[in-house]
Amino acid sequence: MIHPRYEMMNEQQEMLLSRPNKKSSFYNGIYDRYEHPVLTRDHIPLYWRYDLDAETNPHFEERLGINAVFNAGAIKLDGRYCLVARVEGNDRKSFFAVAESDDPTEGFRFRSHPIRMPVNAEDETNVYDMRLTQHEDGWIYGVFCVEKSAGTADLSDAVASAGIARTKDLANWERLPDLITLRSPQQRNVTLLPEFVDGKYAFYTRPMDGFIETGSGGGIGFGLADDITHAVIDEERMTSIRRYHTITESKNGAGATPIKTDRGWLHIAHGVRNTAAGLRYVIYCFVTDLKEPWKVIAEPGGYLIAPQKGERVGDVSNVVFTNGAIADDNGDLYIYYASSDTRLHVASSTVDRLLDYAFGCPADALRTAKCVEQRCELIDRNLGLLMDK
Ligand code: M1P
Repeated sequence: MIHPRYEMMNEQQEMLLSRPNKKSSFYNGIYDRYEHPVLTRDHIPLYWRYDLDAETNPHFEERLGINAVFNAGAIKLDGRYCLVARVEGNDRKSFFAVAESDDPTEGFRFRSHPIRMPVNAEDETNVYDMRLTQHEDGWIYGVFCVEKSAGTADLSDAVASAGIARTKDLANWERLPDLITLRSPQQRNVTLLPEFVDGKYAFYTRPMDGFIETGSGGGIGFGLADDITHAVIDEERMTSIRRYHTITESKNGAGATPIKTDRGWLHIAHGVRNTAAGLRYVIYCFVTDLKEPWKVIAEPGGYLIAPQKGERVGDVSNVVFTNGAIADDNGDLYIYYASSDTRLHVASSTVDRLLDYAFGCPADALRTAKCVEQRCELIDRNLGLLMDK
């Protein structure tokens, strides 16, 4: 018999799942935020967490709890907005699960089961942060981080690499060998471009010396692989690079799969700086050349999205992170971003608005005196307009 508590909890959850999500009062002209997250741990079906049987679970205790739902890859498939979320159990292991909706900002529901991603090696311990690419070769690729223990005395020491899998329906996945980058010992935040470059598969990478520190890795890399079924990258050219006293000083990483526009590839990435309170993750934007997609042609200074209000607090506080965005055919753009490694939000804009932001905002002037000059120039122009009124 199903435990009597189930019905009540199911009704409560139904209210959450069908709750409308309105734009919040936040304004910056670039994008809109929404009142509620689109996915949280409370969106996870009860039957993933509880044993519903009153006989075997008389107290209706949670048997396999879910800690967080965050960093999601995103794609529009058969007219539906699909998110492949990072779901983290109470046991700290992450896995992938598809949530979908007819609406880009509300109504996301998980499919009946999480993804059973095939494994390449027995010691793969954790997987997370899938980027989804509808490639011109006809496959949908998922590129994600695969984490293994480094096997040293320091138990937190790990090795990260880029896993690759492909699918047509987000349900059945063929796992391919992990990406090999000959010149970088570790990789995280790897993203596959939807189009061939020089007839090859083109990846944005993030060379790293260690598991946390990017060390000599100067920023977001770009490399080509001849064969996706044995993807090997030799040279990684630098694209958006890290700089002293900017939002990317500690590290940066590719985010959502780049979006093709008539002015270039639009990137929505993340930058990290260190503070006395720990690392601070923000989302920033840049554009690369269509023909030479490693060449940055616009990169406004500062962040696009930073954690605000409740977003600031969670398992890893002071973090916003994105690995998924959807551009609709009419130019509407939805950026799915997680806050503090705990929940997933959406910001809406248009491709045109983001391009206007990317090309219209000045680059980081890198020094206070020059930044003040930038601002005074804006002020003087505006005061001139206001005086002419
Ligand atoms: O905890 C913040 C983020 O940390 C990692 O990002 P990066 O590799 O740039 O440090 C990722 O593990 C990401 O999942 C996480 O949100």
